[in-house]
Amino acid sequence: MNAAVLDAAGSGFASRNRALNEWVAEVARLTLPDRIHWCDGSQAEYDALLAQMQQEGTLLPLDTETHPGCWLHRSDPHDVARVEHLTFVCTENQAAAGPNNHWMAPAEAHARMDALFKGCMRGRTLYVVPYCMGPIDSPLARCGVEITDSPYVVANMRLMTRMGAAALVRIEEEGRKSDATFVKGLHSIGELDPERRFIMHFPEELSIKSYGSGYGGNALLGKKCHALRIASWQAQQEGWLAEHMLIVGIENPEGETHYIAAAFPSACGKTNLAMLIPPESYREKGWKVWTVGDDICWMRPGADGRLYAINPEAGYFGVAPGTGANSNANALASIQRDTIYTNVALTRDNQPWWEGLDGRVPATDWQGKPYDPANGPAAHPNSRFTVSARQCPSYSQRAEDAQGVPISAIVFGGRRASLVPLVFEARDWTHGVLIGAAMGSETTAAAAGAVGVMRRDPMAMKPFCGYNFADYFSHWLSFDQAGAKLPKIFHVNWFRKGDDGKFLWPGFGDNLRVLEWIIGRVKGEAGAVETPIGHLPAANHLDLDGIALSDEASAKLFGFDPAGWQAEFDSIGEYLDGYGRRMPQALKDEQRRIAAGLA
Ligand code: SAT
Ligand code: MN
Repeated sequence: MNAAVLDAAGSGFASRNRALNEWVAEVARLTLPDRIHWCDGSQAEYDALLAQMQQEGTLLPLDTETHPGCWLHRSDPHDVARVEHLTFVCTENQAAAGPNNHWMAPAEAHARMDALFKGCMRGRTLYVVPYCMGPIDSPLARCGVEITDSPYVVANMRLMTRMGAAALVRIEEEGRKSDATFVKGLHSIGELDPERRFIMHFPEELSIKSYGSGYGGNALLGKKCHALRIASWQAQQEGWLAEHMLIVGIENPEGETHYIAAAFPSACGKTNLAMLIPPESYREKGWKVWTVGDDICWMRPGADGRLYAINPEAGYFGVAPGTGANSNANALASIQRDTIYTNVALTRDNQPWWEGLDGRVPATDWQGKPYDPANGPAAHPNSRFTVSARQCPSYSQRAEDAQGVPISAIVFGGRRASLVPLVFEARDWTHGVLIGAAMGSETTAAAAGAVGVMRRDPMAMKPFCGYNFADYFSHWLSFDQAGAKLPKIFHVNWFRKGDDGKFLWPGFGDNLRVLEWIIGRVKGEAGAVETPIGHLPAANHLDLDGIALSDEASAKLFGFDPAGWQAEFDSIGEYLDGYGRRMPQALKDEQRRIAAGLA
């Protein structure tokens, strides 16, 4: 054992931040671990954790020839996705959490959680995981500490965040200036009992308590819990934005790079768009794509009035199924080594496998049983890979830029089988905020519950906004100030289907054709047609060379159906009214203006 380990009684290693030391001691008194381990984030520590999990049987080594440094973790079969119905925002005043969140009074939530945490780490190690969300030297970055009893969580946090000694130094330095600047996240896998599982957020205290799940967004507290739910609250108070967005750099043949931030719900292709490989004709002309982030974006206005963005994460926790040579060759290349797989299937020769991966066939399903198609897919539909962002061939060096990248365009999008065209542009910022607020999407396997049900998912933040959506929309509107040079806002829909139920747009690499039009609009070069719902391209405004669209596809992807949109705007109006008087008038006025234009 190294020097950073001390017994639960307390002596030995501690940090130079008193609030942190006191919190660790207090948690240890409640949870009664056998050991405490302060994580330094080193390779040796990571290797030791992996070896320990291998010994315990919770991590299985994959073929070391084809997949060096790769591991499979099988989670409990009842613990495979985020649990939105067990996720709460606990503010003193219920209205602050809003109708978009489940709410519990902080005192009650603490009492419930502390009862669960009582003695839960007996026989276990308590890991103290200091982490930094964002480049360690970035003024936009924020730190947190997760306490967990799961070595799987520690290993994933090392891939997903800047975890360990450097983060602790930043926390100590910030602690000298003011108290409790870091987010406190307490996590235990508990008994993995769905009946004893809660994810609680206390934005006013900058703290999180999560019990009973070891899975992704429930357990890696730096991700959705901190970087979205708590950070969105902090951002509202401090004048920035914490968003469920990828960040991608598009370099044109002239060598000019535009950064685009795009919000899509979980499992709707953020990772694929962030790592897009241009169609061959674009590659020949010199187009390049640079990945800054695939899931979360923190943005704030810079001195020049533009919005600057960082990716607070350092890794990807991507959906495996559907990741293939055609859909996302960059992701596939990234995960050939030093990757943790969760709930994928295995081939006979111990390679990871999922639906959408060509070539080999599965032998063992995600639960470790011999594969039988009668039992459903071989890989769980929400199976994942965790990998360091640096392993991505399209990784952008600007992801390390402390000042962030300037954002040229913001894109909203969901899964909409009908009505919504391929792309349209907002007239101005207020209209763009309405487009984001009105976003709808069909649900996916990323969260427990029914799949394919259309729901409103404003700005893809329905499961992640740590406060009242009405206040969140007001906050978005507030960026439209004198001197601001805001990005243009767009809406896209890659998922429009034809009468035969098949997708009308090829998607993936061909989405660059849409991004090119978006950049063209930003530069004032590309054409568009004005409609009540915004500016739409006609088919000839996009470069469609090399793809064959049927007449039905062209009509639906570039068309606009007034009667359908009238009904949509009635439904949007009802949705906004659901937030009562808190909903900003400017947004309601915008909805009415467009509805009137459609009538
Ligand atoms: O499980 S996660 O929340 O980390 C992934 C997602 O749903 O976006
Ligand atoms: Mn996500």
